[in-house]
Amino acid sequence: MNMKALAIGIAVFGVCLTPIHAEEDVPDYTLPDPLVFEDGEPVEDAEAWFDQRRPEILELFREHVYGRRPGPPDSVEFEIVEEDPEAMDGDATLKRVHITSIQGEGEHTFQLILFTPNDAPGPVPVFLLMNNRGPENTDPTREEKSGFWPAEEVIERGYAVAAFQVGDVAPDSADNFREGVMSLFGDPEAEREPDGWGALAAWGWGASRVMDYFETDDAVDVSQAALLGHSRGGKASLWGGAEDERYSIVISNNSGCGGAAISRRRFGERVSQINDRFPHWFAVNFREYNGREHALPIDQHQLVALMAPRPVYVASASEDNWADPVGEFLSAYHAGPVYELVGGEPLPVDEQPAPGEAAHGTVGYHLREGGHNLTPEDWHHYMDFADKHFDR
Ligand code: GTR
Repeated sequence: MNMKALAIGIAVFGVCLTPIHAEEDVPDYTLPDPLVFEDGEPVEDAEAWFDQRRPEILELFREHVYGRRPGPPDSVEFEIVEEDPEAMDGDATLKRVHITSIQGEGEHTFQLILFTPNDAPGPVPVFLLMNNRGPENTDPTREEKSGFWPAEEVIERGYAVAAFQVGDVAPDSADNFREGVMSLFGDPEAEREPDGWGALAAWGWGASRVMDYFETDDAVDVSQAALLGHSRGGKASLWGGAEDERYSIVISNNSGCGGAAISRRRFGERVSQINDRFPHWFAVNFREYNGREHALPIDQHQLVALMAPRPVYVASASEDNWADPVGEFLSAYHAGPVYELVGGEPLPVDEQPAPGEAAHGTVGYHLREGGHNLTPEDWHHYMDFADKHFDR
């Protein structure tokens, strides 16, 4: 064997599974071009994007990253188990809704919490949080209040605000994640297909059942619904928004690896680590890319681009290195050419904004000062962005 090749092989192997923590150590990489078909032909116009290239990219993400989710169940039923028109000191109406998916003989129920503002003249736009933290963050009684879901502040700005627990849709554990909705579509004990859906896809499927409910609620303007998630929830919101185009704004907060961060940068959390620690989140096929990010047929900027021409938002926190803030910014940035082609405004900046600053085109981004979290400051950026894009 040629010694130089051997040395390179060892060097490559050396960095293979190790996360990178300094910008100067990020390897050179080439991003797959969203506007070039897999056969090398260019995507010439918006029609070619929507009819052919977008479906091609969607399929690659299904096959290699998140797995294939089923369509809607045979039927979905909604039961309003509580309605309080005097919630939040009379400012809002609370509904607790049980959403039941029925498939053959099987049934699965999870709960949606929804507050709508009482002073609205008609249906209002809504923010749905896919909550990956404890239910005390979305307390319907409002005895407990959390900056993770600052519901009063959202109501005050004239939006409806909703949440569900991702774990109620598919438990967030490798041991039993298939015991939630996934059990309606297959035996949880059977071996998972290599491209079978993982928990992130299942959580997005849950957001689609929430959308089915929104379509029945006159207090909500279903044409103006924002899907939002933090961290693992932000990975799920991006994939859920790609699969369900009824969500008209898609927001990922600090979503990192498998969310908005560019995988090829290998910065912070890497594909191998996420697959080892959270084998239930992604398709089994994703493990083929452990230490081989360069071989992925897609990268995460193409996931962001799948939202086009809908407004999409990526946000980072300055101390959240595990989620690679630069990589998150770059995926929002590199989705730009698709927005340009189909008639949207790419990020209006070429460089990552300073902490505390936001850049809002049809693609939005901000870098919050601080650590891995979803805070009222983030929410106000999202509402500013929605003010810009929603008609009210
Ligand atoms: C971490 C994981 C991240 C992120 C985070 C979270 O442990 O490495 O990918 O998803 O959990 O969801 O809070």
